[in-house]
Amino acid sequence: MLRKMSAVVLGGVLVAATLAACGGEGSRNSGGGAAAGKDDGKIVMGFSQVGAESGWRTANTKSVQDSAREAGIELKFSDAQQKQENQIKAIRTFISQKVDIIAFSPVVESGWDTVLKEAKDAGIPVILTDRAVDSPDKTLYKTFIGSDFVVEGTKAGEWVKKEFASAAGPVNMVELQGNTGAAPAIDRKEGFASVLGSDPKFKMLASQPGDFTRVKGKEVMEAFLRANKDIDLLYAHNDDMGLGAIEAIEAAGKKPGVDIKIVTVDAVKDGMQALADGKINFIVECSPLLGPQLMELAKKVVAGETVPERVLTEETTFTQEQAKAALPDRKY
Ligand code: GYE
Repeated sequence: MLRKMSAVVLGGVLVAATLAACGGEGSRNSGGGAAAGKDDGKIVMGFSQVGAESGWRTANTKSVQDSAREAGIELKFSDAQQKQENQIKAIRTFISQKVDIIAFSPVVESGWDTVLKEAKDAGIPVILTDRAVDSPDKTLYKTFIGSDFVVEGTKAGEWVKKEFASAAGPVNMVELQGNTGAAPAIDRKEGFASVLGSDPKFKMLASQPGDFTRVKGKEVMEAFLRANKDIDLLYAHNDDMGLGAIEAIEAAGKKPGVDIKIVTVDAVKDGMQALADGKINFIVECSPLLGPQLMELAKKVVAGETVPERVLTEETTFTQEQAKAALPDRKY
């Protein structure tokens, strides 16, 4: 009992010391209470990242870390390894540390209301980056910065429609989805189906989660190939799953990009290389470079300025020729 108590007391001292070292965030936040230390004016941001599942994610993490450094923002970074429970734990830790602002990229859309309410009650503003939550209460976060994933799916569908315009059909398609419940998986599927779903020429033979990873993309594509002799097109919700699928297609003795056409989303370097090499046919860009805008928004939010509810990322698409031209300057 005594040992337990001293641990608690020691914990308290440590927390107080950490807060003092961070500066008195309380002065900036209505709910902050860290009046103990001097305020060095440095904003402290708690950032909960999804994981390291893809090339996109790695580039996104780097962008956030680099931009925080450049903006003079102290970043407390936490990797959730694609688990919602880890993200909720990280957010609770940020709340107890009384950070000035929390930013996170929610691994799935649902189940955030309670922890977001806790942040709000503590007076700590939240910014959503990259992915949305489905909370009906929009006051639980200040703004959401990222891409329109439905539009991305629509762009992929429109390319497929054009590419197979002169084919008699049926066009047999398979789809590798992102992780179940994630905004980009839900929306990219929806956007694609909104273009092709009602056209009887296009048949979706199979659609399954590949969790945005190469390993799972390969595994699921192997199963698709075993079950379906005649696949004309693969739509993968990100480059990494497409790259995994390419391995499966080659192992099955088929030519990716020729025997089976491939359209993906992201446009990270490895994806762009496969596009330039003719193994992927079209990529819809999704920019991971959200860091600079995130830091700018964070400064405004902490200063009490109003920010737009939604900040959209600008993106393009790439054909094989465009990939060859863009590759030398591609940063990620
Ligand atoms: O497309 C995928 C990553 O949320 C936009 O997550 C992001 C997606 C991205 O794992 O590669």
